[in-house]
Amino acid sequence: MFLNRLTTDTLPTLQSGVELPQYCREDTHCAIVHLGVGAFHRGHQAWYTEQVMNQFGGNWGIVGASLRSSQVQQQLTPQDGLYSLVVRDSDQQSVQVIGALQKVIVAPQEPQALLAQLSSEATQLVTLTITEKGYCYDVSAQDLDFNHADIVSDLASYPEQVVSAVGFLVAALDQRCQQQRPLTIISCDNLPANGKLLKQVVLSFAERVNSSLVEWIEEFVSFPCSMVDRIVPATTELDVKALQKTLNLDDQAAVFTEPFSQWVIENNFKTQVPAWDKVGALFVDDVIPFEEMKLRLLNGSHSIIAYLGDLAGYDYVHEVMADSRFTHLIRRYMDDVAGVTLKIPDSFDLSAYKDLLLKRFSNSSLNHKTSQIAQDGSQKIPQRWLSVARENFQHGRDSRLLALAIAGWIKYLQGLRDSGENYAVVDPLSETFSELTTRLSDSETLVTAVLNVESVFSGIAQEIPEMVDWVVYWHKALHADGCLNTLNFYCENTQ
Ligand code: NAI
Ligand code: CS2
Repeated sequence: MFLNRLTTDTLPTLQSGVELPQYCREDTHCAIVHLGVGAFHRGHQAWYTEQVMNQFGGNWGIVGASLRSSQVQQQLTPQDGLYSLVVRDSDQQSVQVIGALQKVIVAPQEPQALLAQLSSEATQLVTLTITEKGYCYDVSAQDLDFNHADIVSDLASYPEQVVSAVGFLVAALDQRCQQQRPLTIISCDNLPANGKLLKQVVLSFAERVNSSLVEWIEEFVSFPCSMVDRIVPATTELDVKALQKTLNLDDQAAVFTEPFSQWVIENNFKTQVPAWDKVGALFVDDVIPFEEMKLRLLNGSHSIIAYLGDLAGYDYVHEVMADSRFTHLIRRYMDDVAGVTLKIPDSFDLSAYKDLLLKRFSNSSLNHKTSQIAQDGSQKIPQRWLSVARENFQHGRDSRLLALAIAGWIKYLQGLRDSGENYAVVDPLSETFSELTTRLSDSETLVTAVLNVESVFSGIAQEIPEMVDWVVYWHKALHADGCLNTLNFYCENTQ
């Protein structure tokens, strides 16, 4: 059956249960540029901004940019930037049409248009969700990765043909400096101290291309850290089809999420920002405790669920959580993390937070794929697990459980489920891992080689030698007995 697309013209046909923009979109100007306009931005920052405009008005329209493919433009532009945000909780769902995104620029097609937007006087804010790898950050050097192909190319062709987010930001700041236009740039990716990290890579790049810019950036540009949280899985064709029945329209840009949402932002702005704090976000002096809690408890658990769950044959997070062996493991993991490594105020109810995470992971209407979370492990593991392992070690606590997690990841890198089914390992270092897993077949040599990949593990094998032994131990068990039998053993021995 042919259905019209969701557009400004078809918007009035929607039924009364669907929430619509409460402000006049035509009269709203843009003041935000978002880099990486994927599912998460549409389900989180754009929604907070929409709430602000619904309640208080203001010119906080968003220009979204994709630094890679044109897919999101093909989804949004024929819909005048409109899309549905569908909140799902078990058998309940609510639909809100978001109007905050006004335009999408595909950077490889129109680099000058993106640069002009980033440099324009109207732009007050830049936000980013470009995935962890988009920052071209070298964990072991704690600086911009000057060997990264995008950075090598950007430094050689600056400013005309930049391709990386860092290259675009510095080129725009160069122009803003000439016009004396301050800026606030907020990273919304799951990275530790994401604002500081972003500032570091921007300053390192600026130093190479125009060192006089560094001082200006220090004074007139701020990079607040932020903790972001809302599970927004990649939209599937089935989701889009199901929504057609509710809307009686076709929405190719819809995103599907959970009721929970959290955004904690460092109160460090050089420009005006939307009143996000009036619609649920928190502006605080120090984001780090919130961010460590979330990265280690939520994301750390997620990665365990993804690697071990996928090996065991589970496609979705909620399926993993329906297996009591996994709930036992995840509870244990959270207790391990919370034991010594978190610096949260006494008044914070950590136990309720952990219970809520288990409930969120069990939301059976989200269809969050283990394979999605499993992507880019080399970029995620340092902040999710290794910082915990190091702190546990400093406090004289063993890291057996983290070793099981790491062993699960190394086993996952072989691209073979316990059932014998093959899958592709998606990771910027996939070629390195493929070479290692093909060449090294016994657990000792494979684990030792992977733990010596500096850009992920930065010396952990030397810092915590027993970690290597434990990872080898679990890798052998996973290899010989499979994931579920290994978990049976783990559960029997850790009641
Ligand atoms: P997505 O796959 O829908 O979108 C990713 C965006 O990043 C796309 O626009 C893509 O073009 C861009 N990108 C990928 N590699 C890039 C690179 N090297 N340079 C520049 N841009 C690049 O993913 P989604 O769901 O929007 O998530 C993006 C990030 O948001 C995550 O990696 C994470 O850091 C953060 N996040 C995601 C949450 C979620 O539940 N989806 C929740 C909390 C944070
Ligand atoms: C997930 C996160 O894909 C992943 O790595 O762990 O995107 C997770 O869904 C979010 O951080 C939840 O806020």
